[in-house]
Amino acid sequence: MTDRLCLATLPRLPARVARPAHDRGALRIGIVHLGIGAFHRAHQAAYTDATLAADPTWAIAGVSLRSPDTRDALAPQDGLYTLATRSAEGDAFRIIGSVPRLLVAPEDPEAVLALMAAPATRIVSLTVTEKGYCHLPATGTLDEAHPDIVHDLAHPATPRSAVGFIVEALDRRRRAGVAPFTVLSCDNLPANGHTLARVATRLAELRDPALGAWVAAHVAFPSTMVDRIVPATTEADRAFVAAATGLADGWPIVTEAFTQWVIEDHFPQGRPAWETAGATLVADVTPFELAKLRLLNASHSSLAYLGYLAGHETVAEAMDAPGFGALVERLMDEVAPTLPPLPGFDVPAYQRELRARFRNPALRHRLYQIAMDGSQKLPQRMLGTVRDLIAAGRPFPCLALGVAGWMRYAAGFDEADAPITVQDPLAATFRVRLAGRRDAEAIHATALSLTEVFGSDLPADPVFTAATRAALERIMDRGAARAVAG
Ligand code: CS2
Repeated sequence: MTDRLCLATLPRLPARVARPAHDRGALRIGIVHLGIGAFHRAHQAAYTDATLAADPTWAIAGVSLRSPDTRDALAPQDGLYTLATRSAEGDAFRIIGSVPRLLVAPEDPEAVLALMAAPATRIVSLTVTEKGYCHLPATGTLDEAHPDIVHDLAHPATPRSAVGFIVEALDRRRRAGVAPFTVLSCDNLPANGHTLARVATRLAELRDPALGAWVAAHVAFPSTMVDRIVPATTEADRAFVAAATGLADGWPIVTEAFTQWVIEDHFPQGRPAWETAGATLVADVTPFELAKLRLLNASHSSLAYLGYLAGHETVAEAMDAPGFGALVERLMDEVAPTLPPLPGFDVPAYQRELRARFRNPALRHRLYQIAMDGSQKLPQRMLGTVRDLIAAGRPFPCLALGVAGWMRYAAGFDEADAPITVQDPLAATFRVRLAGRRDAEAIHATALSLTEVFGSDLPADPVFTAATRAALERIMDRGAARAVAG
């Protein structure tokens, strides 16, 4: 049996596998990260790892808010894991050691809060996905009826939501006279720092108006744009990594070589020197976030729904199918005029690079993974653009097809009439309201009844309803493959 990756086996790794440059014994926790999933480990943890030799006081304590799986996989490995990057040009392997501590919030919320309240913790970062913000996606405001928020208001010392942990830890610091940590959202939301500030301040205010005012006045919530395509780890990935490194890793990450992190430089308590690891520190991240969400993520979601319905499994496979590559190209051209100008940023080159990343033959990025939580993702990545295009009097046929693809997918049956397991917080609502109907009229009306997704403006907008209805009919009459190809 292959030995496991851990501190003791590190020296056995072949020379082609890069190892942490820092001294493990010198590490001190400076960051608590909520949502220690694959994306964080492929992205922020890798950047941070590269800064720790110069300043070891920024090590990360990784917190799972739900399942113990990551901790269970990484604890026997002293928190070490393999980051494999794959592209047509070749593969590279690196061991990441920036997460020496792992916690599982439901097992011991107090341990998490104590660490967040500790003065040495100067940043609390998050990758909790769109739905983890407990906000109404259409408006970006706190969903005060969300079961986790209702719980966290009733039981502030044993929170469930990320924002509940943040507000309770901030309150403890306020009471103890300790400066607040900086809160760093690393999720795919436009103006993610502002959104998080809005929901955290509102929760704090609901608890205690004085706390709300203190959070609003004293806590920094810089926005960031994060980018790296990270497919969920498979058994084949584990075998591939073990064969290449000679050591078994319970949860390696296999990702693309490309990585980008643009961060608003507002950290009153300091930060790791992420720029030395390739991050870009800017005064305003908005144009970067919009370009990434509207071009990359909107294309991804459109490919996910239409590609899945057309019978494809991965992004690269869909990109090779007739019409899909062209659809993505036209969708990006449709979106581009809505982007704020960004001096020195070559939008056409960025679009070409994105399409090459989607075609990466070495990654198996499943469409089903991207299709998850569409009700939370669509407003962030597609509907803002649609609103801008409608206001400008411009057509949006590709976005309409993507949005209609989601409606068709969310109806919960595929083109062979087999059920689709739709993973989405609004899946049950959709199913109940659709009441077994199978026709375009009912699917369209059910989708538009979700004001959490579409707001009250889009369902009342004749341009929007006509475009999405026509696109949905095209998908239902011809099937997704022909709707895209033709
Ligand atoms: C994807 C993103 O799953 C999804 O919804 O669109 O996770 C995407 O891969 C990343 O944002 C790339 O940075």
